[in-house]
Amino acid sequence: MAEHPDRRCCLGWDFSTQQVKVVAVDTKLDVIYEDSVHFDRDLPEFRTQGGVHIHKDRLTVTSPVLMWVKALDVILEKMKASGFDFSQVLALSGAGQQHGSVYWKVGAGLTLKNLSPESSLHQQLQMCFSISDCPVWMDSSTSAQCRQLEATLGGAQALCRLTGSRAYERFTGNQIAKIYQQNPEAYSQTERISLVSSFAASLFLGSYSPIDYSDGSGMNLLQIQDKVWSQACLGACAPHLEEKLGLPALPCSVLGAISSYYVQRYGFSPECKVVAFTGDNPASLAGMKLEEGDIAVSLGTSDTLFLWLREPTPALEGHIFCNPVDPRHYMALLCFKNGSLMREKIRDESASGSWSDFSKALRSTEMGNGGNLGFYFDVMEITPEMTGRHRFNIENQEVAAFPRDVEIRALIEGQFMAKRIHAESLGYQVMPKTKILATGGASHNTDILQVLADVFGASVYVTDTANSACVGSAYRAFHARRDKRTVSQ
Ligand code: XUL
Repeated sequence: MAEHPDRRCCLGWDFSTQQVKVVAVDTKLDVIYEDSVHFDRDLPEFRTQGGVHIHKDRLTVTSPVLMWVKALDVILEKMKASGFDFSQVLALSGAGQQHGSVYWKVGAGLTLKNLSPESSLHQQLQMCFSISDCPVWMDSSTSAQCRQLEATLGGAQALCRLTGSRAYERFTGNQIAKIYQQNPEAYSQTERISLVSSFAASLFLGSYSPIDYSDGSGMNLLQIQDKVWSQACLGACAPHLEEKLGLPALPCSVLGAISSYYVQRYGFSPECKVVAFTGDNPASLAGMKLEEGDIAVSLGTSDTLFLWLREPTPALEGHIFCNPVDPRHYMALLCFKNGSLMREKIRDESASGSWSDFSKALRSTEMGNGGNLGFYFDVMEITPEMTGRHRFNIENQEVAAFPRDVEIRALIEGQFMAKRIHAESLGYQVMPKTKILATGGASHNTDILQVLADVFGASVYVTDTANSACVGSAYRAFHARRDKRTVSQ
């Protein structure tokens, strides 16, 4: 099929918590098309809130797997109706919310291979899953399995040296262990377990996609240095797990050509390549074009930080993942629960609810805050697990209160110092070329960003990450096509 040089593109997909999104990026890396399907709004029959079901125990959080399948049908039909020219797609890749898992029933692989272009994916895959409600990253119901895994591996430190993280409730190995313990029949009827990312790639490939090293690092199962499943972790979680997971694959590897289903139903070229999908955070690292030494900080309801690392030192707080772009390197991810809500509370208490007074306080106090330091965790923090407000003066004595301006600087300096200290304990070092990319609500306040720049001694740039996982996936598709990394299936 003739390729029109100016219309050729790669697709980047994002299967996130609340929606499925797609962008088409042309050969100049400009976004030429975008679309989305919002689960609550566009697929109300699944009755999700924010894309999930929160169960009665408040700890179990799941999403219906058929909702994700149907969302793909709907978005492809929307693209077709809008006249999108599928024949120009050179390659596609994508991202998925991290940690969520999909359970394919015995025989599903065969159904995937023999999809008929006459009907939708949703119709054909209805009977293909042994678990209809998939655990997602918001689930925190597996504390017992976490303690079990750490105990088997010789403690939290040993597990985090091996897999990049201590045991976390949302990490997939612990979720699989819970399913095996509570629903052994469904587990034994499962022929393949995918992450959300590799599940989505499988839909395009028409066969099971491997899990890539980067998203695979969010499972408490992968030895992140050697890039192989840890036999000790697998054994601690469930029997016959290795065969259900398949071999993990290099990020950005070309998995094969798109299934003939898409060629016949939508007019994709049979040459269109499917490139391994990865987690949304790794995909965003690619989308924001981070390089070694760079940091991305999302200052939202909670604060998230991710960075590119060469030599990680896994620590009890935070996560180390294999790097999604350069397989010799790593990335770190840190989540802080007390982000914007805490900043808003202190704004209300110490700046009469005004961001402009809050900024004035930052400008009228000095860098270092005269030695006054504070930690503010109104909700139980996860990095570290701790609660309460703790203030220390220059003599390192705990004090009950600070003057208003000092309180405001103590909060912001404290939040950013915690980010730097935790990043450094994971092996991060600020480099002369380090740039910090800030996104999210608080990134619009230049006085807050000045403190961020001062704490890290680096330049801060404001960026919009709304599409970074999608766009990053399209970049990875281009990158992989050039690189020609392939996987034997
Ligand atoms: C990362 C995590 C979340 C999800 C959101 O560890 O749990 O950021 O990836 O989609």
